[in-house]
Amino acid sequence: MNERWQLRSNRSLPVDAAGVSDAHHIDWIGCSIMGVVNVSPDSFSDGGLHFDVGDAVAHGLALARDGALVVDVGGESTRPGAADIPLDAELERVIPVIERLAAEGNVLISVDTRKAAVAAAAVAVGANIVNDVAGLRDPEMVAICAEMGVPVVIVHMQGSPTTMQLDPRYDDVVGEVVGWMEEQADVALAAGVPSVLLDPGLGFGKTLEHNLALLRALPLSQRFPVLIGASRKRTVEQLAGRASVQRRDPGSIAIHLWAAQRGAAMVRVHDVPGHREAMQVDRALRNASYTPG
Ligand code: HH2
Repeated sequence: MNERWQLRSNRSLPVDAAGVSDAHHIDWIGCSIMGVVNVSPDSFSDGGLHFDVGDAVAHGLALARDGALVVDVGGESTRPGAADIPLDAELERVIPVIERLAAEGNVLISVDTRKAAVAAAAVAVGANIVNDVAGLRDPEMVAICAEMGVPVVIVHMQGSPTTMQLDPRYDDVVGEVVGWMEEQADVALAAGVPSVLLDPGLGFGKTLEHNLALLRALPLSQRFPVLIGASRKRTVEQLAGRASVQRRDPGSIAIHLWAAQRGAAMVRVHDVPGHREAMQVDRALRNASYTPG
């Protein structure tokens, strides 16, 4: 698949960052990588690892060097059962990291938040994209992103992290999830958000069957680029039979390669070097005119 993707911004982007062709466009071909920087003590796979500002910034810069187009900085765990955290705590975790990453790196930065106030503060110190796992359900989030002129990742979630995995139900999971995401995208664009990526939210109020149905229905949308985030999630454990979160990267790569081959524009991952190498090999295999060089 050689789809060309573009996200537009009304704000200046770091033009030296990979994928940025001028100050208002991010352009790429095929599937790109978003690397995860969790600045939280309780994230399910890497909680506490990058809780210190210096560690989180160093990790983000390393992910960019390893081949991530975007680094995604989040301060609130949204694993199943996680409790909401107060605004001040979230701001304290993510803002210093984004500020330093924007100053020190030539990388695109997304802020992973459900709070409009965190999105606004993050964009003010240099975040380029808002990644909202609540999918712009908060009208204030739509207004802030439109006013600040930033692209948004619209994630589908049934319920909230505290309750979402208790008993998720759909009549037609693909139709309902895609229909909802495209409606949210239309609302956002009409309000002035410059562009969007859609994310079906694997594991966000979905059983294994729901996740598989969504992955099998890729590319999901004919109208918008799609992002897939399966990294180290329970789906990988259920399919690969590995209990330990640290052993889930090979299964994550398998799911993300499947997604890349079926038109996903981006995958959100913890193991950036592993994914970059696997995707490079996959591209070489599928490119009949590939010659080693
Ligand atoms: N998944 C998580 C968090 N943010 N954003 C998008 N767009 N898509 C996802 O699938 C997604 C996301 C959950 O994973 P992680 O950040 O590793 O864990 P935690 O929420 O425990 O910090």
